[in-house]
Formats: sequence, structure tokens, C-alpha cells
Amino acid sequence: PTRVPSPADRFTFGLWTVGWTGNDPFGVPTRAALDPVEAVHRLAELGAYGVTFHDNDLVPFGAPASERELILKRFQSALEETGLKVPMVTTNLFSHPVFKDGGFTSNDRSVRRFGLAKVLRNIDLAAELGAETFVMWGGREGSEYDGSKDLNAALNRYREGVDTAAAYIKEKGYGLRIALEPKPNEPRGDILLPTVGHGLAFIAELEHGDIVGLNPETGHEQMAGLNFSHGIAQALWAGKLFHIDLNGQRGIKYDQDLVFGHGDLTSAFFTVDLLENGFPNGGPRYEGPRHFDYKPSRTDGYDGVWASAAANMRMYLLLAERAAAFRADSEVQEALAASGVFELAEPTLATGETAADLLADASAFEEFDAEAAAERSFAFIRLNQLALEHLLGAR
Ligand code: GLO
Ligand code: NI
Ligand code: NI
Ligand code: NI
Repeated sequence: PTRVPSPADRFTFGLWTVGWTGNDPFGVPTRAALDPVEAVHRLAELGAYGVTFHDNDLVPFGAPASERELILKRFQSALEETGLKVPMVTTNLFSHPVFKDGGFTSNDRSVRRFGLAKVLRNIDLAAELGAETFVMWGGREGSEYDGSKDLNAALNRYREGVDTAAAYIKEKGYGLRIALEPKPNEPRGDILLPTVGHGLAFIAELEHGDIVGLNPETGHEQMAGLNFSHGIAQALWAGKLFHIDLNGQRGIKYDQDLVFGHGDLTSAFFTVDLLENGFPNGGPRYEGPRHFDYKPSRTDGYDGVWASAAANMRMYLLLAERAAAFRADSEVQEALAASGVFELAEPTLATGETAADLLADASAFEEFDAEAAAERSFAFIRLNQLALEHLLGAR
């Protein structure tokens, strides 16, 4: 029987996930508001490790300091009672109309200064709660019309904002790292830093990029038609997979935020296989929490909300079980070898060999039998069939 989730599995949920009331561009909420304190208790009962939140998931926008203090106190006692952790905190720079043209990259400088100050204040709270990761999803950074934004200036302002926040973290000596969350579109027509690749390229241009990494989300890469496992693999390879948003998406359309595994199940299997078992030849591993950023469908009541929270964790554990069986299967290991998966770990050049040496090696080119090498069948279909049979529980 599949294990019951426990804090050791390090499953975490955003307060905004189970707390989403079902409002969408065409309809009003279908569920009543959820008290964050109740969310903490319910998630703890279900076996979660922690909760994450935007500043305004907890403290309403513009609340006076006294109210903020009371709310935080109440929340912190719920954390103490349940033992739930807050490994990640994030800032809402998208809901209030002031951010309609962005936070860090609004054309209006006063808005940019307000947005950056809001982030810095929230970094203090994140550090106070012992978080390790500070996520930045710039949902309103972007445009609908190419002529409305000087993109060079916008990227300069984005860099200025992220570098200022990172420098502040270092100055204060906080144990925090920033994780940028790419998304191609929605709510803006086109969002800046649309994919994992754009995020990595942006980080390379930062002054304080050493403490800036990524928070890739399953559905966001899939909205762009990209392969999520490839995205997190490259982030890992670059040492930049600081956090992860797991959920489900079916194809290139609006952000569905389904339960993890309820979208592209085969992709979810390989995601879990990579997170749990690592690369076939070894390499960097993901060490952070397994964070779910999903939305319980607006068709469901609160029974469905809690069932869906449990479903995320159960899907992950089921897939982890199947992925472990896949790797442990001797026929799979033999198929991996036959497909050359282990051969790829060997460097193309011999130790000390240079490009000139390679050119001088007649066996590599002049005498190489390309026709014979082209005859090799890599047998990838058999390997994939084995994976799918494990996924289906047929082996
Ligand atoms: C929206 C994003 C959003 C972020 C959150 C954390 O599509 O996924 O939920 O994950 O703001 O920064
Ligand atoms: Ni999202
Ligand atoms: Ni999403
Ligand atoms: Ni997200």
C-alpha cells in the first residue's frame, strides 16, 4: 500500500491554493473565504510539512501595523500548535490595481518604488519566519502591446529590483535565496521571463546572481509547449533549481493549475523520477520542498478542496513508488544500457585530448564508418514502454 504523507516527505502548499475561492474572469467566487488558521490545521492533519503565502494572503493590502501584528501572531500560534513550517514566502505585486502595469517594471517610477519597498518589507517577514526561499513571480511584469514598454529599460529595472532585494538579503545576513518563477502569459498578454531558459539567462546578468535561482512551475512551462522535466533538468544542471511549483496542465491554454498528475501524467512520472531518483548517471539533486501550486476546481466545495490537497500528495507518492520500481527493475536497467543512456556520461574527448588531437585521430573521422554507426537501433520505444508499464502498475 502507498505510504500516507508525512512531514518527512516535505510537501508544502500555498495558502492561496486551498484558499482559492473560485473567482475567475467570467465568474464570482463559488466558495466562501478560508481562514488561513484553518488551512494550517487542515494541511497539518493531511500530513503536509509546511505552508507558503503571499504577504496579502495573510495580511490584507494596506492593513495598519496593529492589525498586521494581530494576524501574524494568530498565524504563528497555529504554526506552533501544528508544527507546520514556512519554507517559502512570496509577495503579491499583481492583485492591487496599482500594479496593473507591473511592480518592478511599471512605467511609473513611484509604483516601482512602492513595489520594491513592499518586497523588502516582506523579506524581513520571510526571514523572521525562518523561510529559506523567497519566490518572485512577476505576473504583471510584461505588456499587451509591444509599443507600450521599452523592453531594454524594463529588463534593466527588473534587474535593479532583483539585485536590490538580493543585496538587502546579504546585508541583513538572512539565510534566504530568491527564486524567480517563469510564466509565459496570464495575467499579462506576454510576461517578462517567460520560461526557465529566459530566467537562467536573466540570472546570468545579475550582480547578486549567486543567491538567485528559479521556481519553475509544471503548468507554466507546458503553457509554452515546453517539456517540464527538461526545464527542471537544465535548472538543476545550472545549480539553480531553488524551489518548485508542482501542478497539472493539459496543453497550451490558460493556466489550469490542476492537481499534480491530473494534467500530463507521463510527464509527471518523469518529473517525480528525476526529483526522487536523480539523473541516471548521477548529478545535481533537488533538495527543496515538494511545493504544490494548484487550484481546487471551482466546481468543488470544501470537501473537494481537502480531497484535492490530499490528491496532490498521494499522486506524488504513487508516482514516486512507480518510479522507484522502474529504476529497480533489472530489465529496465538492461534496457537503459542497451539504449546507451549510461554511455552519455563518458566525455567525448579522452582526458587531455584537444580539438587538434581529435582532428588528427583518423578513427574519429576518416576511418569512421558512419553507415555502420547509423545502423544502431537505440530501442528507446522499448524503454518508454517499460516506463509506461511501471506507471500503469502493470509490472
Ligand atoms: C501564478 C503563479 C503564482 C505564483 C505565486 C508565488 O500563475 O503560479 O501562483 O506561484 O505568486 O509567487
Ligand atoms: Ni502559476
Ligand atoms: Ni499555474
Ligand atoms: Ni506558481
